[in-house]
Parts: sequence; C-alpha cells; structure tokens
Amino acid sequence: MTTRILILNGPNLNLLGTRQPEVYGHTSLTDIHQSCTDTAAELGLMIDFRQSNHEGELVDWIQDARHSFDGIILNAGAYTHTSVAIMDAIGSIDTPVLELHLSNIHQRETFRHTSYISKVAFGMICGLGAAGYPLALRAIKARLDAAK
Ligand code: CA2
Repeated sequence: MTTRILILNGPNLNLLGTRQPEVYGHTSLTDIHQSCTDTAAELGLMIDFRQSNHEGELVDWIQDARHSFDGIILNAGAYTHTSVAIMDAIGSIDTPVLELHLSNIHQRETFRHTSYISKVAFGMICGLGAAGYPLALRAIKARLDAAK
C-alpha cells in the first residue's frame, strides 16, 4: 500500500516569500508544495499538504491523521513554542511526527529555543530553509520503511 504523509504548516507560513526573506528565504509556500509533490512522486509517496493559522484546526488534523496517514511532517510555526494542545494531540496518536522548521530556531530569540513539538516528535530538521521539506520526506520515508 502507498505510504501516506500529511505535511502540516502552521500560522503565517502562507506569507512565505512575501516578507522577511532574510529569515525565511524567497520561496513561497506554493513553491514548497510543488517541491514536495515532485519529491513524493520520486519516492512513491502520497502527500497531503496543508496550512492553517488556527491552533484548533491543526489539532483536529493531527487527531484525524491517525487513521488516514502513516506519518506527519509538522512545521507548527509559532505554535511550536507555545502549544501544549498540539503537543498533546501528537502524544495521543501513534502516527510518527517529524518536526520541521525553515530557520535554525536555536540561533534565534531565546523564546524560540523551546519546542513543545520536540518533546513528542521522533526527530527534527531546522535551518535548511525550503530544502528541509523534501529532506523531511526522505527522512520520514526512511523511518517508516525501517519500521516495516
Ligand atoms: O523557521 C520556521 O519554520 C518557523 O517555524 C517559522 C515560524 C516561527 O514562528 C518559528 O519560530 C520558526 C514563523 C513563520 C512565519 O513566516 C513568515 C513568513 C513571511 C513573513 C512573515 C512570517
């Protein structure tokens, strides 16, 4: 059966490529979606790529994913540093979650050094910009293949 990966993007990531290119680069979220589609085709993965500015919607999507997806790649945006609700949602499902960030959160403001997602994710990629997304697909595929 085809491996199914849910790629979730949190608040303000819809603005990528329009502001703060020195931090987040020039690539738009649409461009990133396309690169994930290309990599998924190469790897034989099915992906669903989503973005929400709403914490509860992200929680709903994570809960629902337990029956429909084999793995989740999550860039929770600023909720990374605040959301016990998203951490608990990930903790409530068996589906493995890979945390992803464009920027190196550990080189930035102190409040970004804490991640609630890291407490429940199996791994984390950060600081590689848009290139982190296709790498995350390769990493989660390797993790799921190893568990088969
Ligand atoms: O580096 C990342 O991927 C982040 O998850 C991005 C979040 C930030 O709060 C995290 O600490 C690290 C912010 C995404 C906002 O993206 C924007 C893009 C363009 C203009 C404004 C915001």
